[in-house]
Amino acid sequence: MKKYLILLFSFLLLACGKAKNSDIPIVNLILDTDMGPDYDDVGAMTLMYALADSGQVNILATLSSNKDEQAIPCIEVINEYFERSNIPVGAPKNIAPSLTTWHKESKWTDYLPSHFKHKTHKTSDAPDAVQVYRQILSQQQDTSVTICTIGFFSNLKYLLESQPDQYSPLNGTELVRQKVKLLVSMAGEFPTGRGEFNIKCDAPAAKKVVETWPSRIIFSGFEIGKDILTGKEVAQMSIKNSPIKDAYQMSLSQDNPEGRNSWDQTAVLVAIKGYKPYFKIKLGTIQINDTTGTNQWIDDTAGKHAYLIKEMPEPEIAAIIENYMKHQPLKK
Ligand SMILES: [Ca+2]
Repeated sequence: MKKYLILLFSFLLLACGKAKNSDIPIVNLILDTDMGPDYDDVGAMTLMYALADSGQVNILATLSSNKDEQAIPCIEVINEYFERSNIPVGAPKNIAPSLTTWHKESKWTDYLPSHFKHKTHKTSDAPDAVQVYRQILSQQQDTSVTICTIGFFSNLKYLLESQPDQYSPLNGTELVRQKVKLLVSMAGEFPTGRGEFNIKCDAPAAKKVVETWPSRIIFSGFEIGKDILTGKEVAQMSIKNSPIKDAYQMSLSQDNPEGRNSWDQTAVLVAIKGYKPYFKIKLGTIQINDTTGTNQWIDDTAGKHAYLIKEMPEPEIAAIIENYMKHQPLKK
């Protein structure tokens, strides 16, 4: 009898676990990256594909907020490597930053497009990111889309300002209000920011977005990814013909061989898996100075914004992220 009860209990545990897993909704994600100035975007896209290949995220588009001509080719190299060459891309057609790596020699942003397959020759050949946003959002169920920005707010500003078109009778703000559930952004520094890169590079866009964005915004601030170093194991993998390994190997050898800060990976992790158990959040309102790019914070439990606060020890989060970054394409 005792043995039977143990078996029954084990079965119920397994059954509950399975039901629980199958109840987790798949995240519909649009990624908006500034691919180029830093290579944590490469790690963040790899983490995204690791979670896509385990069925946790449906990637709707991979957009660039960076007008640098290698940005879209590098994004497409990664999409192609993970066998998702059909995922839409887009880039700004209006005023937006154009920035590349600080490396003077062995630039990964030149190496990837010249050594790996991609479709678009240069970023300016890609479709308008606002058009891609409008087309894709209009096709989704209401409040079903998560957007994750790991770059500038340029595209989102133009999306909010967009007018009704062939894709939707709604203007940009109405379209976002109807379709977007959550925005997760690697941006700012909390509670006080001295001019974090993603805000400072297009501070007027950042200010406009945080003041008028209809959904909740969760910020992964500068202080979150700063001490989470990853990429060392990726750079040492024995695999060949991997743009992920090559980007990290080339770059870490010119920077810190122990690893690169994981700013963007933390935002993508939270956008797909939620902030628990890695972080907790503080609710309130961010304020951005559109001249200096600095940011302030006002605590408010009714606020629409939230910033991440460290909960899990950094080495543990680093190990989780590194593991996702070692993900390789599924065999056909
Ligand atoms: Ca980035």
